[in-house]
Amino acid sequence: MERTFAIIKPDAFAAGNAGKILARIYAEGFTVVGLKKLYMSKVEAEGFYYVHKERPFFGELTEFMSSAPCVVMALEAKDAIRKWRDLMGATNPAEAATGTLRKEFGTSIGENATHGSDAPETAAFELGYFFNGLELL
Ligand code: FUP
Repeated sequence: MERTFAIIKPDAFAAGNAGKILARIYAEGFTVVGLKKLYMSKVEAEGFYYVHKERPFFGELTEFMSSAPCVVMALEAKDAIRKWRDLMGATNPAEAATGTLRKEFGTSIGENATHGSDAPETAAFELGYFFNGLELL
């Protein structure tokens, strides 16, 4: 079993799509080990996305992630990191495959409904950024 970190981003949460996304998560066989709604500050968003700090979209990305509440989750499954990224689809919703979450709920490359860790080291950092051990029992 593997754990990954996932976000229902502000666009999807504000649009009332959190329930539909959670239904897909359960239908695909993930165990929801941790889940909470939070309203990230700009500084918290910058810390979370520090690997992108030199990228041209960093300002826009962290503004968006701190613009409204989101839902953060710890998801468990066999091969959870790849499985969740497959369910999300491509970063740009316009390029995401039919049936993926970003295709269904995303509206642009920036406002793309969901986030998922891309490797075991990133999953460990991201899970620890938002959850403490007691929240993941
Ligand atoms: P992903 O791992 O699919 O979330 O994609 P990246 O790590 O490449 O990008 C992280 C986030 O930055 C994306 F979810 C959305 C945002 N982004 C942009 O806003 N513009 C870009 O050109 C690329 C990414």
